[in-house]
Amino acid sequence: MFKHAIVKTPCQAMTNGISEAQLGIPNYDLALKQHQNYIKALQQCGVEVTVLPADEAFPDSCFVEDPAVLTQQCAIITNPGAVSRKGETVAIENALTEFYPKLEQIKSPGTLDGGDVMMVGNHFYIGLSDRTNLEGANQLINILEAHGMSGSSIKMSEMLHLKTGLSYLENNHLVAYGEFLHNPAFEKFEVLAIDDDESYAANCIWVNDTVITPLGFPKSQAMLEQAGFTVLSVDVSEFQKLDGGLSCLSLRF
Ligand code: CIR
Repeated sequence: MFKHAIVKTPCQAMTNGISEAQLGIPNYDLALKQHQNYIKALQQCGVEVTVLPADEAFPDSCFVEDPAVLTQQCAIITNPGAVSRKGETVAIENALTEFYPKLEQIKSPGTLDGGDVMMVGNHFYIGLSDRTNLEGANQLINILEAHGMSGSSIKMSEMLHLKTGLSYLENNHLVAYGEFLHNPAFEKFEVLAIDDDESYAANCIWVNDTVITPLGFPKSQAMLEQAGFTVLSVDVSEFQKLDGGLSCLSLRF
């Protein structure tokens, strides 16, 4: 169960955020509205939401999942792989001190984005992406083990982040797309495969027995409903333009 979530209001500078999507520049006013609706969806799932103020110094700072990894035992401040995002950790660290007595840290030369970390109970899968290097993954595994948890790294070749193409939905259900569909590391899961034309729906979040999905992916929604999940869809088109998905917009704990 998740009790809390931290989100951060998008800043106007988000129009200069990092993007490979080629879907155009986000509309800021619409992004603000969509962000409000995202917060409402989390609240509807019973989560108390802390909203951090916008920070114009960091265009991608609404994607709060990347500067931290939260577990039941500890919080880890990351060292984000993109240079323009490294300073985002300061505000997140300040916000987390209210909830966690001691914060662990990923240190240079290790880099790690929270979007590359998928929690499955006490085990954490860590994607080796352009943002997360082996040193960062190994540091995280050491921190997890020191707190009685475990981690393993997953080689990646195509996607921005591990959770761009993977979402764990509890009860052994794993939503997967593309390069992760046939990875032996995930054989033990009941895999819900996302079609190529709905790839963006592979990033969804389980929040207290509801799955929040991006709006506009009917086949994926029907598949999740058929698997027994209650689905809540939220329009996040303006964040998709910056390669960001539903999971990136909050830290849940
Ligand atoms: C970036 O490239 O860093 C942002 N434009 C998008 C980050 C998305 N975060 C995530 O998938 N965890």
